Amino acid sequence: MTFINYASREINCKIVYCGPALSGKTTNLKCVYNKTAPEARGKILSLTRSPERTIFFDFLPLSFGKIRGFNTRFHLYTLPGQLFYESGQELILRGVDGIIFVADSQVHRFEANQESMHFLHKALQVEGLDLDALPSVLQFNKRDLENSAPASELSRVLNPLKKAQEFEAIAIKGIGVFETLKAVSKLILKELQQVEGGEKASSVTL
Ligand SMILES: Nc1nc2c(ncn2[C@@H]2O[C@H](COP(=O)(O)OP(=O)(O)OP(=O)(O)O)[C@@H](O)[C@H]2O)c(=O)[nH]1
Ligand SMILES: [Mg+2]
Repeated sequence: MTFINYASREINCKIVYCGPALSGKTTNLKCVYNKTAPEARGKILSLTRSPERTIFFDFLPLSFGKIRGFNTRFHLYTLPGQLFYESGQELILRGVDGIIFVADSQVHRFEANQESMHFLHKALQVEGLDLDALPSVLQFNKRDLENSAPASELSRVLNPLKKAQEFEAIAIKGIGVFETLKAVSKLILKELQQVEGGEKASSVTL
């Protein structure tokens, strides 16, 4: 839930990267960090076991600048694929404003993508949230690999209602990373306008 603080004139939004283990969530975050001006980003915090395995989460605060006089920040988290079967996921998803689902395009990760999507739906339900009602986008990552499934196949299975925008990406080369982030940010800011309009006044914290 977007946190709007009128006293300090701040807006804080939480975006969580989800998806199966090793799909490229941390790589997305590192790319955003590397390509963001130092004054607009905070420190990247990673709790990892080895360079490739996030244990609990990665975190990166980003300053978006001012929106109608409010300092707006996006707090980016990654939800490690392996944690998906444990209770920590709910903690990271709590209060989420937007979801980026990073799918691994490789054919042999097809079921892992599906399973991860299934668990995401369930974990959000625990928090009283519905993925189809949240600002969310899909990223088909690792398009550089020869054993990639066609994007249309991934879309059919992971986005059956075609509600979420889809982006093809090669996160290790930075391709598609910002497009994905921008798309979900836009959706969140659109929701915020509705908050301002009073339609969702209950989610505004005074
Ligand atoms: N070929 C290729 N490899 C990628 C791409 N994106 C990420 N990788 C590699 O995939 C591996 C896993 O990437 P991570 O970003 O650590 O994956 P993750 O989703 O954070 O994994 P967990 O933290 O275990 O959930 C690393 O070796 C990355 O370099 C890509 O677009 N193409
Ligand atoms: Mg990771």
